[in-house]
Amino acid sequence: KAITAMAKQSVTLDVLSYHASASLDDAQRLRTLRIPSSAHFSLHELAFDDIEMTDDDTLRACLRMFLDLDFVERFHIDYGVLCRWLLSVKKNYRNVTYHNWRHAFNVAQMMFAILTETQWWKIFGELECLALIIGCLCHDLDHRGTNNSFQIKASSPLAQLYSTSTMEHHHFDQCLMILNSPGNQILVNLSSDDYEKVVKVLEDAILSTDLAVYFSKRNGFIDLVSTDRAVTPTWGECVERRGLLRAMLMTACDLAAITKPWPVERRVAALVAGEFFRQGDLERQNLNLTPIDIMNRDKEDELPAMQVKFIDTICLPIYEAFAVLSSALQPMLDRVKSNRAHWIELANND
Ligand code: 5BB
Ligand code: ZN
Repeated sequence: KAITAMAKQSVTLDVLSYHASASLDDAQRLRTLRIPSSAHFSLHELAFDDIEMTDDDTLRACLRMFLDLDFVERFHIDYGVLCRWLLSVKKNYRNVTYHNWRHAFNVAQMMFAILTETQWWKIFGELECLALIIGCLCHDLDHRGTNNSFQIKASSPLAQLYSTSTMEHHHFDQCLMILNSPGNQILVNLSSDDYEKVVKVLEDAILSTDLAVYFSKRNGFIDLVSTDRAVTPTWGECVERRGLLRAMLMTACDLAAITKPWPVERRVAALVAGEFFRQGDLERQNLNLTPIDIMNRDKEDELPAMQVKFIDTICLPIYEAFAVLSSALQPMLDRVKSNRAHWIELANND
């Protein structure tokens, strides 16, 4: 549906008014905290689990990633501004069961672990690595626990603004808004050339977390992997290949709960299900619709079978490709297969 420029402007204002910056006091407090090593937080582990961490720990771990990737030095990021930006990002996640700050933090940790364990950070260079980590932390900003199809069905203001990749465009908008907020401008010391590059890679990264975008790019990626079989320095010189690898990395990190040890995967799957069921409830109550099975509480028993389908159609192909590109990522594929066996067992138990 087309809307007039003036209507669009008022929708934009309505949507953007949710933004809130963290307070200077909170930033000052974070600034004085000691930052333990990446080893202390197990940040290089592909099997990382955040369950024992406090919120302060998650913020300290983010600061550790920025320091270890040398972003603070290389891009002359003011440490106090970085602290405030991190707090603002965290504050702009909502209290939904799955798409919250913890999810964003876990996605960023997985990106950090993959970039360092595969050494692919050398392929991308500092600028793209910076965009990828910021992209992971911001990729679900202001998520309401409802998906793109819900926005369309509810004719939400967001759907009027963006008819495709609705939520992902909004996550990117929120990301830019925080980056532009006074006291939060971590990219202010970049040259305008570098700034534009980071923002473009960032936009690409966040929009790539739309599953529809993943499906449109996946076959090209799998073809490339089947001929190349490894990420060589040539990939670094080829803009298209690097772009494709970054997009697939975003999806691999976004869905990485499926690659975690079984107790972690089982716990996270329950959070995903909780959020899906809540959307189903909203569809019944507010839209007078019967939700699809995955969002229907009455079909809770079918959850293990749904996870098997999710693994087979969406997860296995991408982690298989990544295991071919780097043997360091084979453990992720192994755990997807082992989780699949667990879900199969649960599906057969009743
Ligand atoms: C996924 C695509 N969706 C549009 C329709 C449903 N499918 S699904 O059949 O593969 C499916 C996935 C069904 C049930 C699911 O969870 C039930 C608890 C899942 C599922 N999705 N399971 C998971 O463990 C995870 Br993690 C996810 C991802 C949830 C976020 C969805 C956004 C994906 C962006 C790349
Ligand atoms: Zn996500």
